[in-house]
Amino acid sequence: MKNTLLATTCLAAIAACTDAKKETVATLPNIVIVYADDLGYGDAGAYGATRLKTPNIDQLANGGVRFTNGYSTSATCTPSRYALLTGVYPWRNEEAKILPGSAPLIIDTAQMTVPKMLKEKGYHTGVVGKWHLGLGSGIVDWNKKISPGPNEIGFDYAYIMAATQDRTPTVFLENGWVAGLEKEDPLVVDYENNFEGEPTGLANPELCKMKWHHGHNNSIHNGIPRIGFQKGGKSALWVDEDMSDTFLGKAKQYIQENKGKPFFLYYALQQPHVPRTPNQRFVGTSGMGPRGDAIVEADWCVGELIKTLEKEGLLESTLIIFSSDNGPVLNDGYIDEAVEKLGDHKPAGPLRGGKYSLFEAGTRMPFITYWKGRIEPKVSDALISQVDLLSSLAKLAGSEIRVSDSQELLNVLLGSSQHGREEMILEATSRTALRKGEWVMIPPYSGPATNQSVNIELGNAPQYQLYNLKEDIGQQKNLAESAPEKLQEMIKTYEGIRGTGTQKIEQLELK
Ligand code: NG6
Ligand code: CA
Repeated sequence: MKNTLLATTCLAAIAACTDAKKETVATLPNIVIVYADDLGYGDAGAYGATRLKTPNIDQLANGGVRFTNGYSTSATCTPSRYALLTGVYPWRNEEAKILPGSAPLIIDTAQMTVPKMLKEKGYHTGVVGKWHLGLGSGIVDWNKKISPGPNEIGFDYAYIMAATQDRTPTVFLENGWVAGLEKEDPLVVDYENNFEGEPTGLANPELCKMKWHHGHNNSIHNGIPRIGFQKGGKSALWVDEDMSDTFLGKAKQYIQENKGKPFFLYYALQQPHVPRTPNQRFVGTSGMGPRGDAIVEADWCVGELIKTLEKEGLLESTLIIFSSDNGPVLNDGYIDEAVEKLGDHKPAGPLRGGKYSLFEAGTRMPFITYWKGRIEPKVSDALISQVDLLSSLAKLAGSEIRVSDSQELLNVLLGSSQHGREEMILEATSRTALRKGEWVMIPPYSGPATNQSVNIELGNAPQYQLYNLKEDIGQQKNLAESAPEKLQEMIKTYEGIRGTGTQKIEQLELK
């Protein structure tokens, strides 16, 4: 009798336990990060754009939390993506700078990542779109399975381009394999030397439908000269104008195939990075040339993604995070009317600088969280960085994992608290600055004040710069001399995080 009772109690307890586990897994929300490439703070309607229409991004912003002080960690792509996925500041890793398409993976396979953490909590994890974190561990043979890559740092599924749209190889990879490659026509890639007999942007301008302005004069594919050389792999080469449809199709498919379990999708759009190649359906839609059209196309992709989640009945069980990896640039190496057709549109909004810059436009991003029925619409001025996603999403998923650079700010992310970070380090092409409260301090850096090729102010000056962003969002008034105490306090905090030793400040060469 006693035994039976004990057994029944045990069974009931086990059943309750199993049910509870099922329950937790069932109530974990899906998480989708939509990550644009080079979209500026002022490039979306919800952030002040008027001529450029982005109704779908605006739908997320107006129905969720629209952050006004949401940052990427860096003013370029690779470091920002590194921090987003690992929760580690990119300046801690010397490899975390703009990578060639042939670079090895810069995330250690033993390192904690957002997908790894979520996988441990029962999530299915997928990445679709731009990667740019390196692949393999040495010289890559593109005709074999390439590893380590996204699958080895926590993604169950990966459909990616290796680096950027303007870099070779111009192919997609699915779970480590170049998609659509035929054995008879192997793909080879080199970043130093061309392959004999292969045309280049430099030697064969007549083969280019898009003209290069600086850099971008190596191998030509689809009439577009790229950075890096490649040969062969013809059956696998992408069509730039179809890229957003391809990625969107894979993202939709991923959602449909994994809707039964909690899933994490990192959907990394390629727009509006160069070369800007909107599909014919979007050509001319913005009146601002390819850059504007590519943003309209990206916005449409966001709309299709929302529709897919809605159709699958997942909108109320999915947290969507929308942001961008770095600030805007007009001429990033191709002649594509971005400058000429800009008119009064302000890609950086009221901010100074842009991509590559230590000024605000480099790293202050459109940053939106949306969760139908759970997040109440609001504007949040709380300071938050993409590096905080790891610890914050861990909290959401019931994981104990925390990474020290990544602050747990789940309530800020969900809009129920305005208490964000106290301070953060900002980075641009290996130089760093400090944002603390409403202040920014930029240490002295040699190097040109403006990069002439891209026409962007980089933030370099021979003396300390100190700005009060509340009063001077455009960073016009350097208060370093008139507020010496504040400056000293900022330097102390900065050195406390960054150290006082000589920092490697190798600056990006943009010829
Ligand atoms: C630069 C490229 C630029 C862009 C950038 C990476 C030149 C002259 N410029 O080196 O066009 O590709 O790298 O952009 O080659 S990012 O958004 O991926 O960081
Ligand atoms: Ca970028």
